[in-house]
Amino acid sequence: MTSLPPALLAALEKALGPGGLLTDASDMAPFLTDWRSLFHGKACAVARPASTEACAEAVRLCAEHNVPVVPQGGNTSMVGGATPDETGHALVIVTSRMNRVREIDPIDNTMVVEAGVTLKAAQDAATAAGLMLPLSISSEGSAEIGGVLATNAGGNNTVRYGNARELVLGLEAVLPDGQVLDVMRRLRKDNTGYALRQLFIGSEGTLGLITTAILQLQPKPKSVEAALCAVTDAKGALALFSAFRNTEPSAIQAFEFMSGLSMNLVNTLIPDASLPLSEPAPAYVLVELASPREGGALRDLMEEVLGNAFEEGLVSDAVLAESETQRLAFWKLREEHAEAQKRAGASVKNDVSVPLSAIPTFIDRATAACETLIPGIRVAPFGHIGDGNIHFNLVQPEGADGKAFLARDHEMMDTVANIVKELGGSFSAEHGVGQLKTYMMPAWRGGAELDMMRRIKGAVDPEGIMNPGKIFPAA
Ligand code: 2HG
Ligand code: ZN
Repeated sequence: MTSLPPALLAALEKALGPGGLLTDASDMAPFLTDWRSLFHGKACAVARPASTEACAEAVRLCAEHNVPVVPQGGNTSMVGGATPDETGHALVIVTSRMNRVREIDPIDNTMVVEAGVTLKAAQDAATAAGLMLPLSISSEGSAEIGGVLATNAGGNNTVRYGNARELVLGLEAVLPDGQVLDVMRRLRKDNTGYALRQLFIGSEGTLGLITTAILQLQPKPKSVEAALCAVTDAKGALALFSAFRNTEPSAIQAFEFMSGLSMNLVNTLIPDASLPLSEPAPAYVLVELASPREGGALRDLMEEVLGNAFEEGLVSDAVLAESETQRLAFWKLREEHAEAQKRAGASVKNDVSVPLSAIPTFIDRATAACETLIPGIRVAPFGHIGDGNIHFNLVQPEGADGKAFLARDHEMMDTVANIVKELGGSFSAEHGVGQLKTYMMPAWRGGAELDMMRRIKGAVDPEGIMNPGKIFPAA
């Protein structure tokens, strides 16, 4: 049963309408645990507003009664960013029912999309209109636009189009007092004071709840070429990246790295995934080229660069996708790494970035350090190497106790993070801080940087009701 006072319960039910408020424990359960099952929270209720107005009224009521609010989209956070704490005081507000693509404009090249539209549905709507939403992440089937923006998601096409931040022209968000901030302008140029929309991108729901956005679209590619390549290691992968970049930088749509160990987990643990190369390799690259022009130019480019790389010994084998089905099969081999690692047991994720030039040194040093720390550990890096973003994931030794492994997560994270720091990198390149990594903030963002973040938080949310316990370490 809910701990909500009867008057607030009645007011929330009225604001949210039929089916808009869940108070039954079994109905609430899916919203109280994160995708990785690392965090198990409690809530006074789960709200599912179907409109900005209903959402704003729910937040206003929470502010009035000093009830914390935890915004949640598709619940795909890797860092517990959308899971409430264990007190049971918070109201979880789930955006899934605000799920309309309101408008697509082919001249402005924009889409107006509500927070609860899944990224995949938004991509499909853009494609159906002859355009492209250039944002793609492994969880796009469930991740929703609000969460994608609140975490400034990156993913597979960042190398060409930037992070979520770069795609947002306009935004609507409910502020912690229930006011609606409407900066829904679809302007390429607008220098009228602070770009407030950008405050919410990457703020992980700590400043407000995103309800609607205007996103910048791109022309739909008319030719696409994808190749899966066997390389020796990250150094070889980077040399291949340079070869493409130095030949035709504007054609690179994605450039993804996968270690042999991580690919092997996909190959063995994911049904329907099968490696199209004749032999397993120490590492792989999935490269995709795309152009809004028709014709065979990209095929020629792919064959030219891979042919040279083969001669130089950078690539030992490569398969070019001969059909859309095969291209999607290559992407399955890339997108299932998180799922395969989940199936392999407990894992610790280090979603780091370093300058491109430092990636080989980083992987070598971090691998050696982790193998010394926990003998038998399975070091399974993969990720967006063209952006310097490696998911340096550590999977428990085979047959080991998962709980005991996870109990040492800070040791592993700190071992990796110390090397990342020495190399001038960041401890989180795309998954954010959430509640999992708040403890790292003082060491990484301390001094004026964290102080300014706290002052912004205090100015926008003086009562601290929005997504408490996320980003900021306990004072
Ligand atoms: C990806 O790139 C996601 O597939 C998930 O960011 C990465 O499991 C992970 O660490
Ligand atoms: Zn990623």
